[in-house]
Amino acid sequence: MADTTASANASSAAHSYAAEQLRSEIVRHLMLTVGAGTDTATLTDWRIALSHAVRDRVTPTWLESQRHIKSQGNKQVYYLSMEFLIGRLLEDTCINVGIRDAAVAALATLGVDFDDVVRDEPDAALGNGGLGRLAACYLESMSTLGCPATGYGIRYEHGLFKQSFEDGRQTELPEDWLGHGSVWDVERSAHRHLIGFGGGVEDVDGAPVWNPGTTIIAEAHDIAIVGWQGNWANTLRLWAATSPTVLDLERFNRGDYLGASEPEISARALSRVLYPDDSSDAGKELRLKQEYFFTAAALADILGGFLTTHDDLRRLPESVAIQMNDTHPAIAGPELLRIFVDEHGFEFDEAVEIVTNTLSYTNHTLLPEALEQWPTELMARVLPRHLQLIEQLDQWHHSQFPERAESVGLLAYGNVSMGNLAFVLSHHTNGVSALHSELVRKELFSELDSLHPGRIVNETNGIAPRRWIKLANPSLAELITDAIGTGWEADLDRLAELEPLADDPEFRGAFGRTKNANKIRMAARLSQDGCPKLNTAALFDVQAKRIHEYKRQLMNILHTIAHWSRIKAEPNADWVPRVKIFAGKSAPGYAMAKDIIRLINDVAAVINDDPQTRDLLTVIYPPNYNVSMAETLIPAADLSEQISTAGMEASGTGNMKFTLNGALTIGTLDGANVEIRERVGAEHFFLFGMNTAEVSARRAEHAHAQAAIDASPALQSVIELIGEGRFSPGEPGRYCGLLDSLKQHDYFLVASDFDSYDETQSRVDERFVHPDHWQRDAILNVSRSGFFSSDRAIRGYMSDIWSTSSALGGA
Ligand code: 26Q
Repeated sequence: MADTTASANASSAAHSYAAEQLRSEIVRHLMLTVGAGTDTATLTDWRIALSHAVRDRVTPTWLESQRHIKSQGNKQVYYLSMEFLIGRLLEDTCINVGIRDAAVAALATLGVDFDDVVRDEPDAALGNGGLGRLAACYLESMSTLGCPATGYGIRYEHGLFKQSFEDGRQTELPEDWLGHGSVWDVERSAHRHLIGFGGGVEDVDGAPVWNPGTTIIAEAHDIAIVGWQGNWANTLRLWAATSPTVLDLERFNRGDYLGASEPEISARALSRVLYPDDSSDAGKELRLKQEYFFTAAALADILGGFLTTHDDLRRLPESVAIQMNDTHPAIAGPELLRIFVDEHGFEFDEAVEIVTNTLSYTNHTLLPEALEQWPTELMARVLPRHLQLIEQLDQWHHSQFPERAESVGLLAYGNVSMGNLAFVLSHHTNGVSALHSELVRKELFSELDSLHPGRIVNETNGIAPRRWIKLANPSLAELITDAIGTGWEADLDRLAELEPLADDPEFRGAFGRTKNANKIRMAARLSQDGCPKLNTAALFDVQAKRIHEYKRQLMNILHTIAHWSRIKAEPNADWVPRVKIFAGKSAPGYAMAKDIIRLINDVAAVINDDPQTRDLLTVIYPPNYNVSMAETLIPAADLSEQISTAGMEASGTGNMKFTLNGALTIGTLDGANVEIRERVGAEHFFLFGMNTAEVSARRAEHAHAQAAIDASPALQSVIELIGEGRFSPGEPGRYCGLLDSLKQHDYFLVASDFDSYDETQSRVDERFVHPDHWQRDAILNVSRSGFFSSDRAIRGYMSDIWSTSSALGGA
């Protein structure tokens, strides 16, 4: 007993010492870096001061990690991604370096609230959704595992647009995360590369020479990404575009002041703004230029580094693994060929072999409209030499496989197929869930798979437990630690130790209380933004993700209407109170998704205003879903909606976040849902709807949409209500287009799956009325989902694809 008290005292003394230390560092930065006094500092001043103090704790590890790689010559991973959806960094970094408690205490002594400070940080929204967030989780895991790696991307001045609603309609406003400058990024003026565009290819003594028409400077900005417990930090290097001509003096002198800045303005356009489409290939010239800009800068950096310590480029694959996050950086293949052939005099065949052994490619989608195709005419204008090399590669590939089918070519119908290009120049291509990889093998790349057997592998996605449990859900994290001790944060399979506690009434009670606390926290945060008051005893049913027809938010809102009608028809029945929560953005040009958003808001307005159902059903749609909103919504969910048409969601990662935060899933057999269900057990997962085979069969049936509607009285009355303007008073035609598409085509099979979804939702209610059963299921979901850690995913990439090992002993 005495011992425990002594060690508790020692530990609290250590805590207060750590807090005092940090306090003086914060005050010093407040004065010397920010230039403010403790009496005058604004919240943002405090935030910047704390961030600098925290950054100081990371920098020594960061430098040490770089030094280690240099001295040991470890093989390095380079993760090329057009998007890194980081969110906020302050609290995550505090947690990873183990100073969160000290920071809370230090600020408290200064009369400042840690949570307020953390929430002052703007999200770095340098991505659209799943693919970008995956890249951010993977960077953190690579640091946690001590996998030497660098992330390469673009330092967009403006990240994903801010969403607001006007009369229920989505409007987009520019986002400005750099408004107060960035605390985390370090400009590396020594690391600049000149990137060429356009121009022509000349024949000099039989050798092609590319003379670009314009050049743009890529300037490096580095962010340290520190892993769990601060043992290792990797670099995220983001490229900013500037012009070699700061000012066109000749134009200036002529009095053309605007024109004088033109070179700078057009150069900067390359890193000005993130394209907000996450599923349609916009085919825009600027997008192609952005892709080449960051990819070429990354490769110049990588090869420059390699050649300072090596002199034989043939050995590149021994030291360098380059991962292409989707096809967005797929121009890396031709660019490397160009460097090998044109700049280092390699034979084409040998160059192809080395390049292929260096590159690997992750596919994230099967949707045909999202598969990148660049018109050859555009490619000829922007990257003339690269187009020649792609043509040469296509002939080379054809000569290797004379029997190859038309569809595997790199050039077809006047386009370059970036998927086939990425596949051909990679030693491995991977899908992101078991089902998706199967479809990649059988459908998307079936011919290429038979020509290159073994090239396709699966690496099921994962999420970072530090951010998605420890940061987002501190009360659950504490409950887990109390039950099984520390260490699970970097060894998530240990959650299995919770399994016996699913039958422990006391633990179930405590688990239920953390969920409740999270619901109250979420309701409080949303009410600050003007959302209606929420009944936190209700079932919180959440669908948070990009708005897309294949994700079927439409089915969810149609079901909401059906449920509302039933309550109204039988107001005194034993209804389970529900809060339906929708969150997510639509691509600005995606008309159908925007109609769905408007419908959800219209329905919410009517339902929330209905006194007869007010206590039983609420629909909310908080605007501007982003990483930090996800951190509050996900831990508060009872039910996770993963309801995409089977075969269309490559993996999903939100599904994993909800499961690990103790929500049960209502879902289809799609993406990683399949693996989640296998692991948590079919009886703890609300499965509904058709599988991939049934989806294909149904699509082939004549007039399937009308047949499905005819068979569903519930759906018929919902369609009627919308069609007669129940939710668009004065404008009954508002949803004509949407309803016509549902009745006539229903490509996403909303009508066909509706009844199955509806019935399954009733089973959800039946389960929810028994809190004991529900909590048991939820605990089993948590305890059986350790597999979905991004650490496991990265270990998979390291052993199956990159052939790299940890630089930290043991990991
Ligand atoms: C392409 C060309 C032009 C403009 C934009 C794009 C573009 C941009 C982003 C195409 C696709 C994306 C993003 C795709 C994405 O986020 N895919 C998701 O990746 C997740 C991580 O693997 C999966 O879990 C999701 O299933 C998948 O939809």
